[in-house]
Amino acid sequence: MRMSNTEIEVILGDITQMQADAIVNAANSSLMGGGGVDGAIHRAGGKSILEECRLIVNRQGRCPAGQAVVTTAGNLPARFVIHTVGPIWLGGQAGEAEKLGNCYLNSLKLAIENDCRTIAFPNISTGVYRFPKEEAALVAFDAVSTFLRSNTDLEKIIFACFDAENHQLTKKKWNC
Ligand code: AR6
Repeated sequence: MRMSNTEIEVILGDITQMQADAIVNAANSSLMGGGGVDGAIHRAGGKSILEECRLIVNRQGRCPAGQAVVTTAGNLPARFVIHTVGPIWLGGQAGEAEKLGNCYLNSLKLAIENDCRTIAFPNISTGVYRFPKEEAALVAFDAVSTFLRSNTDLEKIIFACFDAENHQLTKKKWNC
């Protein structure tokens, strides 16, 4: 489907294989790697990504939930990795939805600042961090559509879903 000038694509697949200008990593505040999509990105991208993350942490400290930072993408087909830190689900009363929305908004802002035309997102926080998938799909939809109302520079946003449930929920939310 399209929203404003931007094509929205929802796929079932591994984000490390995406040919987008930027792929988004669901990191943790240390930015030092981990499991899930974070582990997959660092494994496939090589050690230069971790080295850049270390420099960022040395400069500005740990990355709080909702914020995002950018590195190059090492051996990945993408040009950049945007590392964002999703909220850990604590039951829904701890600002989790706002923080998750900020992950999408801040990642999109960084993509624009780096002249990206295409960006791929995983389903941030819906793995180890246990954010309910349906609610996360709604938050992602609201944040991305809000962003697209005032930004027409992106050619394509890809949601690279890794499991069938997120794939179905994300497709339904975007009506595609
Ligand atoms: N491509 C796309 N999506 C993936 C991939 C992949 N290769 N691998 C997993 N996913 P998670 P979180 C999906 O746990 O919940 C890490 O240890 C997965 O199916 O990766 O934000 C970090 O270091 C799920 O839908 O991230 C943090 O400590 C989604 O990615 C913590 O996990 C997010 O699952 C972050 O937890």
